[in-house]
Amino acid sequence: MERISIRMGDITTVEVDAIVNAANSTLLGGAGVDGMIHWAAGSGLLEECRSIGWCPTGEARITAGYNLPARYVIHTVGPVYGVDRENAPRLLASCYENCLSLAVQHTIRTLAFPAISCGAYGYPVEEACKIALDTTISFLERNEIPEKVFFVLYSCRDYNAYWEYYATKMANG
Ligand code: AR6
Repeated sequence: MERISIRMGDITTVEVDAIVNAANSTLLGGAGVDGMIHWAAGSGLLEECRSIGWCPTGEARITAGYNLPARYVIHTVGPVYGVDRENAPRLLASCYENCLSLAVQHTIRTLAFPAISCGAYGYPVEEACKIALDTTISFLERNEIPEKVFFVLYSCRDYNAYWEYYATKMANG
């Protein structure tokens, strides 16, 4: 599918309308991709996040991108894998769905996702990438925006898992 791109890299450097942050419910920053996004965006991002307050798991909130190349950051809170195993797939799917819906509302034409929940939150990437790709492809089939979605993976392991599933999915139609 031409509207999907899978690549390796650092999401803070990607030139798109919006990047997605794998945040926690406080929205006050943390380690991993969250820490890197806050570091690259500058203190304005933390101030705006503080004014938003709590974000429940599976939901998403939008802010400006400050010093990032991206105009917006969409913050979403993935499930912690070990804690809520039964609901984890549904909650992870709603992260993708809610981020994509915010993209429609804000006319975000290009959007980049990291592998939400696949770091500190422990979601196995082989399972998470299916939810990421299935949810996104199904959304794109129903919506014209975003025009293009980038999956920006930070490790070879994540990149390979995404590619393997994507290739199989495309081959099977
Ligand atoms: N660009 C793209 N992907 C990245 C980058 C980057 N610059 N840095 C890391 N990753 P994690 P989570 C990948 O732990 O599992 C934070 O402390 C990384 O390789 O960042 O959703 C939050 O505040 C991994 O595959 O997010 C929360 O408390 C993926 O991003 C908690 O961690 C997600 O790993 C959220 O945990």
